[in-house]
Amino acid sequence: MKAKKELNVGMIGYGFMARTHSNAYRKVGNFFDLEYKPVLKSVCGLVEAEAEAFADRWGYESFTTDWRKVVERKDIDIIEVCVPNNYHAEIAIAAAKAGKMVICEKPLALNGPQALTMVEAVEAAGVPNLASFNYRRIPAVTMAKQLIDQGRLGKIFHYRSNFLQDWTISTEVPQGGMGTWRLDAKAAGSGVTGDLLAHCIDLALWQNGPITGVNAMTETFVKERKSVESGKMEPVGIDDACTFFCRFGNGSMGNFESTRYARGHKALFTFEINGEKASIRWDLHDLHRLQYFDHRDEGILRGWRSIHVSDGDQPYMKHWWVPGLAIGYEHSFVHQIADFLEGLATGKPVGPTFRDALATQYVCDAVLASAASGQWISPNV
Ligand code: SOE
Repeated sequence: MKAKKELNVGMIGYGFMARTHSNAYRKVGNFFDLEYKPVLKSVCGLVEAEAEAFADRWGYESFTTDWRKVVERKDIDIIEVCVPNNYHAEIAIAAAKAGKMVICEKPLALNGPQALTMVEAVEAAGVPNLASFNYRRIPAVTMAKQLIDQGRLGKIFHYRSNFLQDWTISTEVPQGGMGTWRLDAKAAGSGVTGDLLAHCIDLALWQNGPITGVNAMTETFVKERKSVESGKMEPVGIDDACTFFCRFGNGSMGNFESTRYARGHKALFTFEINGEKASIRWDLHDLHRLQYFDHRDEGILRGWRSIHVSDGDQPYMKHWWVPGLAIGYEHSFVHQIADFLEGLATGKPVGPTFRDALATQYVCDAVLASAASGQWISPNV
């Protein structure tokens, strides 16, 4: 058997996303035939005991509380940025300057101008880079993209997407801190727009092309929350909910909604695309299923097909169990690493690159600017 090239990973962060990415590195070689073998070298986090516990649990060789030490290590090939959004730019740029490959959690940055500095850094350094929009790599979502690219839907009229949650309805949920930094504008940049709509926008740009104009409305239902840092009640600076309309360059209309106030919905991420010939629909709560309607079907049998995307000739599935058996959320991260490593081997970079994520960031900026001004805004390109 040919020896694999080792690829040494430095993980910055030890929260939810660091777990999904670490799990992916540990699994990927068991299920995909790759030239590269990831080696979990070092994890970095704020609290030493927690960094040590994380290293122990996930099999990192070492741990530290200083991310610069990881970035400076000569034996690290790839830096994973899995920390709150306000640290992304500094770490990713330092990593690029040190010649490391960089994988960064979404949204890429606090805003478009900051994201641009990250794009410039990775492109100037010529280092492989990837923004972690994991939902692209759920098999049914990847298959939707394939069906669109095959032209099966015909001319697209509508793109509709939601991301609904309900975990911040209580006024007792604080802002800032380990689990709740997403509610603190300083750490997150924005609320549901950057955290959740960014996923919807990433898929929409990928599947349906550029967005040329947006018209948005946001709301902050809870105006003050206790700050974990100061211990005092402080104004809330994030958007709790956001709805926007848009126009795509291909002439279709978009309709997007995200909120953390949709009681009963924990992570209801959906999209539906209506074309002249066919429509498709997907829902994260039933992630293996792709709903497909084809008007060209014989009239009496015409109807929505519910395709369980789990067969060996459907995206990614031949790497897992046997046809018909399910995989889940965590596998999208395994696919992400598998594709990234394959991209390194073939020299064909996989998306979404930082530049792709910049386009998403510009749409988020336009959405927030439109909500603030009440005007239609064209995203930067
Ligand atoms: C927020 O609750 C969150 O964890 C997002 O940050 C993720 O990006 C999303 O995939 C699930 O929800």
